[in-house]
Amino acid sequence: MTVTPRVVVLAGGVGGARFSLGVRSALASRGEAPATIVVNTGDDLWLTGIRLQPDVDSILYALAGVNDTQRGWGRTGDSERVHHEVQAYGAGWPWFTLGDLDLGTHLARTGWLREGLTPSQVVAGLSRRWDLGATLLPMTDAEVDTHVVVRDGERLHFQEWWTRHRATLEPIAFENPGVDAATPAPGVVEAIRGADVVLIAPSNPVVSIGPILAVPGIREALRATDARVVGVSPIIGGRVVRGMADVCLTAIGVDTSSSGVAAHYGARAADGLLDAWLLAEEDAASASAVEALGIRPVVVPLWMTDAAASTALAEAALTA
Ligand code: FO1
Repeated sequence: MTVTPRVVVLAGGVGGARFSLGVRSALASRGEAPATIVVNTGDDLWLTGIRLQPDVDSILYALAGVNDTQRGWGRTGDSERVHHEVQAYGAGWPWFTLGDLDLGTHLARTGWLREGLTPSQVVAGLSRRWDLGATLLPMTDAEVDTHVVVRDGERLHFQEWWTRHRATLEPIAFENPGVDAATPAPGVVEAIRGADVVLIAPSNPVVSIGPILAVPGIREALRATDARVVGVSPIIGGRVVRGMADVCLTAIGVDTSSSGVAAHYGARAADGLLDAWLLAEEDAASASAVEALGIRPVVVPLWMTDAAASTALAEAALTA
């Protein structure tokens, strides 16, 4: 009997969505069981009375094949009629566009939440519509939206800092109020503990992976699992691939380098998380620094320029 490995991915944002597509395709081509993807919900927010889950939706839409690949968020071919109506009333955020098709998702989600479903039941409900080829789990059912404390002491919701101010206000702290009392969503700890491989996607280590690891019980499950824990560097050639992750890394005192992020996650043998770390060919010189941390470095092409490249990267992570 062939035993197919159980694969768990920790993910958020565009990097997480692209990597999840690669993992799905790599597992399908090996004839193996679909992955469980644990998604960051720190980006979530309430806006004009509706609940948004940007990272859940990015990964949901990408796996469903309906994501806007140009913008990196929302639905392809969407219109903005409702958004303009909301703006005409002076409601909502002018700098945060909700597409009409996207709003359908938010309304379904909010309706179910108001009827008493938990966020993980809602994610399952949204997932049922599509043939995703993966199971999505929110990291927690608690509302632990990320807040950013900036230099002048002001505290902003992550989306205001990221989308409105484009991360230009110097952050001094990222916080997830309530996270200390949060618990992992049903199935998260079980999936990690029962996995053969856990992959940490090349998502923003601070605001995408950070909130997942901050949920009490998740880091402990990663430390306790017999699975290999393999991370993929979000840094290529000493630079962040996309987004403004360098600002986030600097704020928490982590060097914007492949070995810097590896050190941030740490080696399993030294109270950290990683068994292996995939770093870019451009950063091959950092391999020895990663090895010195007690993490096995694996140098591979990291650019997820197309589906084939994302699949090859996921394949490399699965076999690392
Ligand atoms: N990002 C933007 O840069 N501008 C927007 O107007 C915007 C709207 C938006 C609506 C729904 C959604 O799920 C995501 C949206 N995003 C938008 C992306 C989002 O702000 C962030 O890029 C992610 O949260 C970071 O992972």
